[in-house]
Amino acid sequence: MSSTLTIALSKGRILEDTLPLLAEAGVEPVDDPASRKLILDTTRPDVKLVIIRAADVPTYVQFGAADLGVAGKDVLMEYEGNGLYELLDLQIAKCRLAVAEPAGLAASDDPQKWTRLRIATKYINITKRHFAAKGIQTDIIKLYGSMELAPLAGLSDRIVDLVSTGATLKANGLVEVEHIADISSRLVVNKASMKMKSAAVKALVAGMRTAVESRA
Ligand code: PRT
Ligand code: MG
Repeated sequence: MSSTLTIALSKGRILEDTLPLLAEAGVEPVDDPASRKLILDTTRPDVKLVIIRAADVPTYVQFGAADLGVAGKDVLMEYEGNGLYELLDLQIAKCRLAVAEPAGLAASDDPQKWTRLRIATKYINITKRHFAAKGIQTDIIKLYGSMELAPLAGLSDRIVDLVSTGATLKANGLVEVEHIADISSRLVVNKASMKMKSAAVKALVAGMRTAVESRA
């Protein structure tokens, strides 16, 4: 019996960095990934790619609309669903999740003395958990992007956001004051697909693992 594998990916850096790994595992899109098509056929008749928003990948996989997906650890940590298994750290789209604040505030701030913080972020769950574990109260303001603007506009004192080169923080007069987690993208699968399509899943994972390891 042949079964189809559907892999959920998001446009942008995850798609760009995952395609070479998939290619080494024998899967290449036949449709142009830059087109507006949201379902891409591949050189393997039994493998399809679906292109969705990064934050929607865990949802597609959990509910079986995709068997597998590639999502940032940040997205997976924030996601409240369950039934997802991490199969492989793809070592792509690396960055870190950090607390940042205006350089002026940082000059006299001591994170050891924090008791209550007003934070703007799109990572509400991660932020709550991180500070609750340290006994620090948080007033969290949910944003969907451009977190770096919040302290400048007076919306919050601090932000929790992804940092890669640090150029965006710097350009907005912000500095990192606390590291929360190192982030990279992971290949995830749902429980049912792992069980029902285990041979196909394992073969794909083995191919991608070899590709990841050859880059280390
Ligand atoms: O952009 P869109 O709204 O469609 O969705 P998205 O932002 O969730 O997707 P995308 O493609 O931007 O990010 C997908 C994943 O890439 C994230 O979930 C992370 O796991 C990973 N990633 C790696 C990053 C970065 N590096 C990164 N630098 N995601 C975002 N950034 C942003 C960051 O938020 C900040 O605004 O880049 C800016 C900082 O970059 P530097 O280099 O200036 O520090
Ligand atoms: Mg983005």
